[in-house]
Amino acid sequence: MMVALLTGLLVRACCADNITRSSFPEGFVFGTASSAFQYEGAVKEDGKGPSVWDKFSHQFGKVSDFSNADVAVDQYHRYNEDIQLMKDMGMDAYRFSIAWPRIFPNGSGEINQAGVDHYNKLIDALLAKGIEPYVTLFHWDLPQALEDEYKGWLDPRIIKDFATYAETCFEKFGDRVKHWITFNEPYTLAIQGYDVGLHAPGRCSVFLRIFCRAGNSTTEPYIVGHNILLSHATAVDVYRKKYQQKQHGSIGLSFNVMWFVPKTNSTADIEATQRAQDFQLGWFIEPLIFGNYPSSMRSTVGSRLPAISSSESALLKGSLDFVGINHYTTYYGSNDTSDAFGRLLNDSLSDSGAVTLPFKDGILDPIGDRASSIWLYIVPRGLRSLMNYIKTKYGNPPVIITENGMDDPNPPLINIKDALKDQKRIKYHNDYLTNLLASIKEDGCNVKGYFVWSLLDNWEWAAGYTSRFGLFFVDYNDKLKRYPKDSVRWFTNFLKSP
Ligand code: PSG
Repeated sequence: MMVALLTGLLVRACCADNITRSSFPEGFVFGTASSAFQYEGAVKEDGKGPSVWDKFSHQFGKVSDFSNADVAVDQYHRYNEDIQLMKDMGMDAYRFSIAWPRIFPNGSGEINQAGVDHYNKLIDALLAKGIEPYVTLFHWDLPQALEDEYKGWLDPRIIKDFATYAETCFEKFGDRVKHWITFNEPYTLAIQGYDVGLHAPGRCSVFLRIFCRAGNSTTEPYIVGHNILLSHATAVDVYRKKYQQKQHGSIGLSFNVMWFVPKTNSTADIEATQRAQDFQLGWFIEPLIFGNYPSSMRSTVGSRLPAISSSESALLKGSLDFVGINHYTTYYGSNDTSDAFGRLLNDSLSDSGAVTLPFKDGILDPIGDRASSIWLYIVPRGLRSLMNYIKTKYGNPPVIITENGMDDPNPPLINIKDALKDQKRIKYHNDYLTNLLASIKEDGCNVKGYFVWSLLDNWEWAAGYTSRFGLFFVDYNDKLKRYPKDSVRWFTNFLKSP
């Protein structure tokens, strides 16, 4: 009783002017987000084939806590329990991803019926509780067979295989799934997988980054990006021609977008900040909205950037029903005057000629309070600026915030009891939602929904289990039991108050 009272007080103490669900427009969707590889576990069950992340995570030294996602948070078996948690909070929707290697264990060819059955059960269980499925088709777990056969995203043969996989999902699940996200964060896949090498398949220029066995950081990210864009557009074309009219759904893609503010008001820094955004969001959204890469990219990257032909341009242009945005943080942008090593070597990360950092004058001057991840600084107003940028630059398309959230460190640095007191997370969501609301109500931005990353603590890629993004704490030492953090109570209040 005492504890409940105290939490109630703390929850209220956080946030002066209370926002609630009813502050948002009618029909605005609230949900939580996840991905198959980070949640499911059961990596060898029911005929699933291996993915590039299965292989990568089992290589020594790729994951900071030497863990893997063989079990993860076991949602493959516990989805009913987890759906009940969403329901009890009053969530409207759940964003999850389908594991391609469960549907096609070899990437293409024979369909694995047991995989289809699993997602049918998951979708039906969600709908039975009144929770809308938002389905990501690709959240990084490429069937290893396609990596082995033709180097996956580096080869244009992937386009047809992705389209076949996507069509299989439309056909099997589209009677019930009304919101499709083709790709999660093409930028992260291209840069982390093929430039920096910290994500699967772990490729980068060997001489640049000693921990990769093969790759080319100057060209591969752009080739991969190109093939992802064409895969997306081909899948959307199939959806529109054969499924959309009878299934009445919509299809988009989730971009990861940091907001960037110029570090100074010098022209050089302002222009550099724009280039940084061109090379992040522009790289992927402009082909899909305008039919070509941003001109700043074309002029700097030159022949390393694959050209978009006129027939490709026609296919790409307009292939988004909504813009999915994964947003966490804001950095300062400034002109890169160093002309350093990376630039000489045309490393794609440095092609923009901009430096983006969370500090102004050294590490003692951060842009905001930090979460646990070294990259995650809390800057709520950045979300409002980003919404306005998209509105102005891209013609106010429908936007869904497909991820927003922050992480805490993992015990033993903090014990369970303390981990459940996540006032910082409550404030994070309150402040980001307050800014999102202002962008809608005061600025007229066309935002339709908001998904928290994440429902549960889960397996955070190269950070393994060390980073906890959940509204629910997962006890990895005791049968993966789920415990509500205070933020669960906050969201329940937020969603259920009149
Ligand atoms: C990548 C880059 C940024 C944020 C998140 C991601 N960034 O630079 O601001 S990855 C993204 C992903 C999901 C992760 C989650 C938290 O889609 O799988 O678990 O964010 O890192």
